[in-house]
Amino acid sequence: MPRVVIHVDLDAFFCSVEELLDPTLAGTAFAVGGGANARGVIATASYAARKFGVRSALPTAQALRLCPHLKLLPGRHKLYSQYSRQVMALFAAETPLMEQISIDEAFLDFTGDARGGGALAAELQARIRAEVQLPSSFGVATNKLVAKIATNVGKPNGLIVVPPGKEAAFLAPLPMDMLWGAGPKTRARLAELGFRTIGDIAAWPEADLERRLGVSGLDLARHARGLDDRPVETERETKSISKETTFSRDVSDLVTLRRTLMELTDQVAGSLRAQGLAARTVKLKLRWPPFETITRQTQLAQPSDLEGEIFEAGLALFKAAWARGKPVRLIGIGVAGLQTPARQLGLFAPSEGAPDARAAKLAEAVDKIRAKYGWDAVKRAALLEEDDEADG
Ligand code: DCP
Ligand code: MG
Repeated sequence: MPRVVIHVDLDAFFCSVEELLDPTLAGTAFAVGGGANARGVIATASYAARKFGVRSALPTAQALRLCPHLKLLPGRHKLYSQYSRQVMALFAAETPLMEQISIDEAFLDFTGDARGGGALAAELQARIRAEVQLPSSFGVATNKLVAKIATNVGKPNGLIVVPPGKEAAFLAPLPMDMLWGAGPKTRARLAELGFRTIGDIAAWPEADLERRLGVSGLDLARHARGLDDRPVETERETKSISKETTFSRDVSDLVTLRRTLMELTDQVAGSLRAQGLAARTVKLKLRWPPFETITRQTQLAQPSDLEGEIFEAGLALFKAAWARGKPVRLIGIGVAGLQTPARQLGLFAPSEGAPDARAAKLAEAVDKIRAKYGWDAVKRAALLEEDDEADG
């Protein structure tokens, strides 16, 4: 039986909330974001402002050049979170199979529901409009990849159903940029090769894509044909552990940022070990003023509960995301893909004296001391002294 996956994303979310509270904004070019003088960026723009090219993440100064009469609102995050929770609660009451993927976006799995995906999506869309007074777009398909693309194609106020078996035909004419999940390097490479539509990729020999792009070429070939078997994962399955810090002042020096990241990683790894778990996924969260937030994640080669390994992955994500000198307001690290550590199962027992065997022993000793004398009884050497390799 084909799956019924619904993707939903609110339209111009922060702006729609502002418009709800101040209806005179309707139809006007406005945006939520930071001020131009404070080197702010646009969080999101109304659809009227988007006509001028104003987009999320665009520096506000540039947005004002594109659209001089743009009205700028400072943003009210608590309020947006309240609206987000209302919408998500509405979904959660309809299906236990819900995966929230951002503040205004979720996947819902309605496989086997007699009402059918299209009718369900229409009903949910009407309810969000009636009960929360917000506009939203829906995509319905047999998998997450196609459902999300359908949402994006229909925006705003869209509802597109891609019937089973029609996935490849639906994707074929779309510009290849709509194939989400492909990284910027892959995209650049594809553009160089002369691909323009998703259909161009689908028609290309898979082996050649693999030769040129490695494993990501194979994923791409499958995705371009509309194939995707990733499940909608509920919160329990995506359970994660994370720690974050909001600085009282923005911090732009690498040494402090690196040290904070290590402290947070230390706590996350300690908490993993306390629960007897190891993590496969490492996530990094960063916020710059005024409030643009990004998250990045990566997979470890093997699940780990060791701060060294988790930190190394987190630091790599940080270095890729952070432009030197850029002020940071919040930094956080988290882990997901939790499972029982291989070490405990004894399946991949590292040989005695191997680096991770030593790190595991050290971690065990540190946990024991902390259990007895408290967290601060042990601090990693790198946390005590400014370390000199913190140079990028
Ligand atoms: N957001 C942000 N910074 C970004 C991107 C988004 O602060 N770089 C915030 C503001 C958005 C909200 O997250 O309102 C949801 O992001 P979306 O990408 O879903 O964008 P919108 O909902 O604003 O517009 P769309 O209608 O394209 O979904
Ligand atoms: Mg949205």
